[in-house]
Amino acid sequence: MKLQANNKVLDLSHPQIMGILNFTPDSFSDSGQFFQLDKALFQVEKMLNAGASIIDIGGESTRPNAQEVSEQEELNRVVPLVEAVRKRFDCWISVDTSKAMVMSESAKVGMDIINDIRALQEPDALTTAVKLALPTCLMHMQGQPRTMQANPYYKNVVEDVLEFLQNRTALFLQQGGKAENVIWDVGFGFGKTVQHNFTLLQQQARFAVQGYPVLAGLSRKSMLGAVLDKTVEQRLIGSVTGALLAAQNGATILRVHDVAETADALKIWQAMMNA
Ligand code: 7PM
Repeated sequence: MKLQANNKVLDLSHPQIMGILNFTPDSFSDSGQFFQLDKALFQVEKMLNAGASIIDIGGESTRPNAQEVSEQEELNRVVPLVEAVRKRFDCWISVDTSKAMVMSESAKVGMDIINDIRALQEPDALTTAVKLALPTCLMHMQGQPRTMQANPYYKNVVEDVLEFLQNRTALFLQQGGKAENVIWDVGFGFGKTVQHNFTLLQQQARFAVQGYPVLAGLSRKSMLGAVLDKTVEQRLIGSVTGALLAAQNGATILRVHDVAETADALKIWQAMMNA
């Protein structure tokens, strides 16, 4: 399998690393915009050197209990960053957004992948993604970020998530979207108990055999903390292990904070596979 966008090809015959760009404007609040961009570009360069092929840029905090961000605010955060990364690097750029306007404005400055935790359910998102004709990650979430962890419930978590992704994909194709632009993500941590998350990790192959590349994002998430009884800062080994298990079960895009460490783990796995 492969992805194509803006005259680039991403080979998915082996797992690719999507590095998460930490861009929280609050933490640099008293520094100018150029300084912020500079810091972000430094972080991007570091992740690319460490083995990431995709950089994931997000402007809306999707953490549980997070405040929603206005469209203008999200545009102000994301678009200049996409533009700056595009000018400096020829990497793949994905944008973590649910808003149609952010998708179209980011596409104008070089976005390659739409990464939508709401699977194109916001107004105009579906038609916009189809029109942009870019690879699009459809992620499963139960509920909304602010309240999704209150009381997750599934009849059968694997079947329910599978049905959701199949339905969203069918709509995308009906509207004229291309099958080769669809990426699936079970959405670890998004309206799921620890048990639900580990069942989905165990059954990742059920998703991978459906014909769409599978993206897995477990990095530093609470499902790891629950097992390890460790804080976010202490979840490095857990995150790398989780990414490796997802890859072994068929995920081909790994969304991670710790790029260098994940790249090492994948190299060992590949050495074994190629022996
Ligand atoms: C709590 C929940 C804290 C989620 C932080 C997060 C994913 C994503 C995010 C994912 C895709 C984080 C996230 N997670 N996009 N965006 N898949 N496609 O860990 O799992 O950064 S936000």
